[in-house]
Amino acid sequence: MVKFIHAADIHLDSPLRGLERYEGVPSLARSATRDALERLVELALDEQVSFVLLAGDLYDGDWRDYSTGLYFRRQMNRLREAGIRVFWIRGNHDAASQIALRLTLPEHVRELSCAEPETVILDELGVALHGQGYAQRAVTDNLARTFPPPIPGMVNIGLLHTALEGREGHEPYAPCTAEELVNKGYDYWALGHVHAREVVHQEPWIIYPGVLQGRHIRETGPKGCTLVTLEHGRVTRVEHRDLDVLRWCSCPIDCSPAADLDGLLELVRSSVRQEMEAAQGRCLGLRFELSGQTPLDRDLRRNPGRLEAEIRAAVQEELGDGGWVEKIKLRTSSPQRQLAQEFLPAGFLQQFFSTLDQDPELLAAVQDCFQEMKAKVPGELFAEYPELDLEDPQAFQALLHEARSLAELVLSPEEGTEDED
Ligand SMILES: [Mn+2]
Repeated sequence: MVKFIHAADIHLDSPLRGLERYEGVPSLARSATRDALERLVELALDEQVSFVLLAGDLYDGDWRDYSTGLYFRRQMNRLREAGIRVFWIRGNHDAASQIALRLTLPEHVRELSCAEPETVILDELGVALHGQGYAQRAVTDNLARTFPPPIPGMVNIGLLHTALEGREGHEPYAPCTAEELVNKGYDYWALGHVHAREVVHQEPWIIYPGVLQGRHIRETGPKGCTLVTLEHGRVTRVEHRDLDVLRWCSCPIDCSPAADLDGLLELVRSSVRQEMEAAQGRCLGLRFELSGQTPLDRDLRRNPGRLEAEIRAAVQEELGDGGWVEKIKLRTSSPQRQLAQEFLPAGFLQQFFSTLDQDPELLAAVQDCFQEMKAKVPGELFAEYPELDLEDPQAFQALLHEARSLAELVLSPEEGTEDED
């Protein structure tokens, strides 16, 4: 029996996004990509694998200094002591052209050529490895096409960083089709580049293990590597292993059952408890998306700062130092908002207000309307609101301004902070 690990897209020392803006981010979050790599090394030692494959984007980009390379080397040395070899290729992030600093790697860590497909034969294991890395960041050629035919009598493994036919959110590098890979006659394709786990094909196996550690809120859920077992010259077992130390969670909260703010916070708390259980003690980066029709809608939108602070406080109570709130998105609605949206054509109020700015006659007409309305209202009401002095042009402008922002607030389909990436 021979075991090996297939990992990809480690993006070592990649800064995690969404950490900087808030207090209460655990320090662990800053070393997550390194910690996940350590867990990979531990898995390799525990499972006594024969070799480890890294299918590109080991590094996130050019190193700030040599510490990234030295750190990687130190981890690899732990594998050498156990006789575990490592084979890796460069991807778009760590293409030969992208990384200026170089550090000689020990002999048991072997990089496959960026110039052409290279084959390494591991005679004692009955394994033939074929792979090619990226010389340049943007590889638009079909690299798989020039990979050699399989070596008969061996388990043939292809190592390639590719988007295949194209995957959403990923540059279409080294394009090829799954069919082409199947037809190549190899037993296993160890792919990299796509950050979500995917078993593209079984027997022959074509696999994306996904990123080793999620780096932002779009990389949610368990992350890790693939552990492969070979017996009698064929692949007999393929398992995903979770190695992430920090888990990103997107938590939808339907606010409609909540009668008040406390009720809403209880919904948030129970969602946090669920995620904690699923993540088995890992650190959590949480995003809440509040939706549903609720009478709270108006208060939430008028005072999003308070809402955010209350949610952060509730989460802190549940999680302690075990996580933080990455972002809160407000997508709630109210019966009033729905009514307004149904009855007022999109952009109508906006257009009205901007015309008002430029058209003194329209402005005068509106002012007359208000005067008429004012005449019908008992005078003592106005004594309480001196700012409703409609004859004063400045006061009138201020009122219009307020009306405009209120209208925008009520009509906006969604409020709150938006993604900037
Ligand atoms: Mn990539």
